[in-house]
Order: sequence, then structure tokens, then C-alpha cells
Amino acid sequence: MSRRGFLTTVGVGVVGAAALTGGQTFGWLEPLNLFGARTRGLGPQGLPINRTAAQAGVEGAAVSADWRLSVATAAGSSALSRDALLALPQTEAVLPIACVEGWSSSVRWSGVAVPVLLASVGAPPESRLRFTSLEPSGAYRVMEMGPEYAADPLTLVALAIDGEALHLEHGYPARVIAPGRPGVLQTKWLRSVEVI
Ligand SMILES: Nc1nc2c(c(=O)[nH]1)N[C@H]1C(S)=C(S)[C@@H](COP(=O)(O)O)O[C@H]1N2
Ligand SMILES: [Mo]
Repeated sequence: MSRRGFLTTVGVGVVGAAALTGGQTFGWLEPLNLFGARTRGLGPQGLPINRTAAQAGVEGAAVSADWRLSVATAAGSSALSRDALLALPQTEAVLPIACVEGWSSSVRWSGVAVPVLLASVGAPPESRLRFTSLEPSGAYRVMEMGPEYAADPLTLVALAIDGEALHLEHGYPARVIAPGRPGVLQTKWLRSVEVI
């Protein structure tokens, strides 16, 4: 291939990629949005859905009256109901979900700041944590968080969006929302938090 032919091919490739990924921003390109969010358009509470509760197999466990967030530290473990979490001081933060699939969206979250949660069980804020989802399997079931994120007063075990209980598709009864982390690490449908 001549040098000129090569450059033309690269040019078409770049324009093509821009058009294909532009669908999240430009409505008229939406039909070409092959690499965007799996669920097109806006989901409930003004936020796209990456993986639904049905796909994750959590529809039963997530809405069960028996749900508790298990919080395990070196000293032992506690089981907190959603009401118990709501009874702790709540923090509000406008933070984005930034998905590698090509969309980013900010909403107003509220819930228990992770340092507040750690303090409530007597654990130090500078802790390394492991969060596990109710999902029986899946690439994003388990997530680890370094102490610098755990100690951030805006890192949340989120319970609500815009003052309304999290929609099941967005991680009800509780999910992680932390500043400056990719969407894949914003674990939905929490089951447990462990100090590791
Ligand atoms: N348990 C669990 N949490 C998850 C996921 C998942 O598949 N399972 N997907 C992640 C990805 S890739 C993104 S972008 C966000 C999307 O959150 P949303 O569906 O509330 O917009 O959730 C993250 N949390
Ligand atoms: Mo994502």
C-alpha cells in the first residue's frame, strides 16, 4: 500500500470510530452506537443501566426483607439492615458513573460515607476493603478498594438518587459510589464489605 493510501485508510478509520462512539452524545448518531451502553437511552433515575438485576440474577436477594449489609473487620462482623444504614449520618454527593463503554452521567447520590461506616464498626478509615455483590457470578462481583478511596469522605455506600431509594437496576438496596474511579468499580447490589 502506498503511503498516501495508508494515511487515507487511517483517516477513514478515525472518522468511523468517532461516528460509532458519538451516539451517546448526538441523538442522530444513536443508531450507529455500536460501542455504547448495552441499554440504550436513559434508564430509571436519569442514568443508563449497564447490567440489569435480571441479568445479574439478584432480583430476589436484592428486595428480600432479610437483606443485610455484612461489615467484617478484624474485630468481628456486623449485619446492617437498610434502615440501620439510613439511620447513620447521610452524605450527599453529585458524582458521575463513567462507563468504559462510552457514556458518563452524573446524579445526586446519598448514603453512608465509607469513613462513617468504618467508624460505626470501630474500624480505622485508612483500611483496604473488599466489596462483594449479591451477584452469584460476574466479572464485577468482587471489587477491592485501596485506603485512599476508603478514607475519602465522598466515597459512599449509596442508598438513594435524588433523595429517592436507588432503583433496583442501579444497585438497590445499596451500591458503591466513589469519586475518581471507573464505572466497573462502582459495585451494585452490595452484600458485604470486609476490611482486608
Ligand atoms: N454487581 C455489579 N456491579 C456493577 C456492574 C455489574 O455488572 N455488576 N457493572 C458496573 C459497570 S460496568 C457500570 S458502568 C456501572 C453502571 O451503573 P448503572 O447501571 O447504575 O448505571 O455499574 C457497575 N457496577
Ligand atoms: Mo461500565
